[in-house]
Amino acid sequence: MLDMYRLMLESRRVDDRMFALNRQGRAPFVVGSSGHEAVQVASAFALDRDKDWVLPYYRDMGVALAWGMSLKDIFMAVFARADDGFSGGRQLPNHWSDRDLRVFTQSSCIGTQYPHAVGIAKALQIMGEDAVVAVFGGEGSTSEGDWHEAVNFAGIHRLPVVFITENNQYAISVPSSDGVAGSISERGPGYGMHGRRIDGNDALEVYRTVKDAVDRARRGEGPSLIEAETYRYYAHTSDDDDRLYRSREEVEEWRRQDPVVTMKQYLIEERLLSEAEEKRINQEVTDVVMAAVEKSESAPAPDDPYSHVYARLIDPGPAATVPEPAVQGPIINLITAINRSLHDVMETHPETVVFGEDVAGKKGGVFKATEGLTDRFGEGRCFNTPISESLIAGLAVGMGATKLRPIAEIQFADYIHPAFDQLVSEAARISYRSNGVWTCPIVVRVPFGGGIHGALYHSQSIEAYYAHVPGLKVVVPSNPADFKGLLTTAAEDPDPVMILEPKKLYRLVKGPYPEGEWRVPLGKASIRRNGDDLTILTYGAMVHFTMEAIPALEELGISAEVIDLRSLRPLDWPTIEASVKKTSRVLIVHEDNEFVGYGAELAAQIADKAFEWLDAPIRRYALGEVPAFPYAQELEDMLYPNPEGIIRHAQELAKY
Ligand SMILES: Cc1ncc(C[n+]2csc(CCOP(=O)(O)OP(=O)(O)O)c2C)c(N)n1
Repeated sequence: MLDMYRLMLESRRVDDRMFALNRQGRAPFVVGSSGHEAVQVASAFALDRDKDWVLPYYRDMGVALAWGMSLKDIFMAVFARADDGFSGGRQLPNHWSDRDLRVFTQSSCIGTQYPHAVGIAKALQIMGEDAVVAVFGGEGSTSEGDWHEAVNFAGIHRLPVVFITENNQYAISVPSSDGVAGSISERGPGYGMHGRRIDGNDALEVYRTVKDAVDRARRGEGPSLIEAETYRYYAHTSDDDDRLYRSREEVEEWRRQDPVVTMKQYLIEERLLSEAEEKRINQEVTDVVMAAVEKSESAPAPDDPYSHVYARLIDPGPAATVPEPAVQGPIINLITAINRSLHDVMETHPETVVFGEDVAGKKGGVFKATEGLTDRFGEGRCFNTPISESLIAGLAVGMGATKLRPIAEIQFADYIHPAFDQLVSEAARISYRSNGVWTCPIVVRVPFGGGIHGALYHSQSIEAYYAHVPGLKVVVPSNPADFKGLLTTAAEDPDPVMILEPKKLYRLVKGPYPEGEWRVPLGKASIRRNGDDLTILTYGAMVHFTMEAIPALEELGISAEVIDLRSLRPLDWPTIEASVKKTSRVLIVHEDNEFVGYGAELAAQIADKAFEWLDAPIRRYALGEVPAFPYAQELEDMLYPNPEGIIRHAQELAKY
């Protein structure tokens, strides 16, 4: 209890110091935790700091200190210094991260930590590890979809996770009456878990409640939800003026229940602490805080904004100039190859885990991509998720923080949009925001594209959204061998890789399937055919339509070089450049919208870097100004790029 008190006091002193530094103009932005010390420190004490995991949020100074974060690191983050141990000056202060201490890196997005927590907990369950995960957040965060998706999943799988809500009555200025329906703790039983509402300012009550929850989780009895009532004494952050939404009387009322004062009084009344000892502790704490400020402020500033965007940078190497040698193996269609590749990768990489909607059991996916995986590898390694795309992506991010290598499936690209935040704001930034300490070794498989009579919501192309994002890798295999090679490389890559599967090709395209080890490097395009008169840059289903157009173009005397880009991010620029220098004419073909589509980037790069070699404007053949392909066959046929269109565009370009 004395240790707890010292840490609560330390947390309070750090806060006071941070706000003072802010007022002095030395710290541009600070976040306070004052008022929350009991729930934070006592929760940390109820966990096993040698083996459990924590996902604290930005207000959790008490958790950070109790978990062993150094004061020097904490203040270095306040001053955005290079070696702060959290993000190297890339994130705002209070964005905790420590791989050795099992504190997963966090973002500023409210609620995104919950799917990560259940991902870690699911991984611990699969690996049979005796550890518990505690995830923290404000009451405002319990209104996010991610919270509900994560709590639901934890309830279904009886995961060893404790959800701790620090209900400080406000989300910035929004009172909980405007943000939270009913009671947070009472949602617990609804999601199949214990729910308790407690006085978050009473450290001993917090300790007992969290300890019970942790013990239950450790015994395999599943998750718990704890709502701790508390209050913050400072404004939301140094940028907020809380006088606009809270009365002085209300703040004073809560100050009378100050958790640090309450704890001190309890210790003195119980004769566990004397006034003199308390004074000494107080002075010691003040001294260490002041010393940490001094050491941190003068530390060097960061100087490299480009490092750690990726855990593994890809060098495309020299330009490909000729088609790759023919692959040997049985001739199978693309969907069979996807299924076999997943079997092969799961066999050779025991740390891989497959999950998504409908992927498990006898069904094996709506396209049968995952058929047989549960039977062969067990329910731990191939399991169904609820219809929660954000959770699927966040689960992968959390699992990737452990020794596991998640391979997630999004059923259709059209339904990936709820996962955008987890993929873009979380997965893509894990390495960068943790200064290279954490990686995000996840694979996300996504069937995409039209030409299948799938209408507006089973036909979308999404590559432009994701290829835009530094930190992600995006590949599009167009044949069985490339799928196997890219899946294998992606599963071994330390960065998040999105595999876009042209679902029109699933049963349409057949090719040799390489048995045994087979890798295709990320970032490497493939020349499908050499030619001299123009270069056609394409990927996915359009590779095949382009190849279909070739005989007709030959008859017209046009020799086209066809490049299957295969990897949209990173891009194999040397191969494109070499081809453009040879042919001086470029046609780009894709089935995504033309406007701000992937082809726009290709055209811009070619115009920038190879302008002198061009003899004609760069042309694009892509989807026009409609949101996606309509259902009626007549309408889809009018819009879907086809060999005739490719011939027409190539002819015009060759004539230019
Ligand atoms: C997804 C998202 N929406 C909005 C914000 C802006 N924002 C930052 S903190 C905050 C309030 C959070 O309240 P709560 O979860 O109760 O935690 P508290 O700050 O009160 O501890 C908001 C809306 C954000 N960071 N992320």
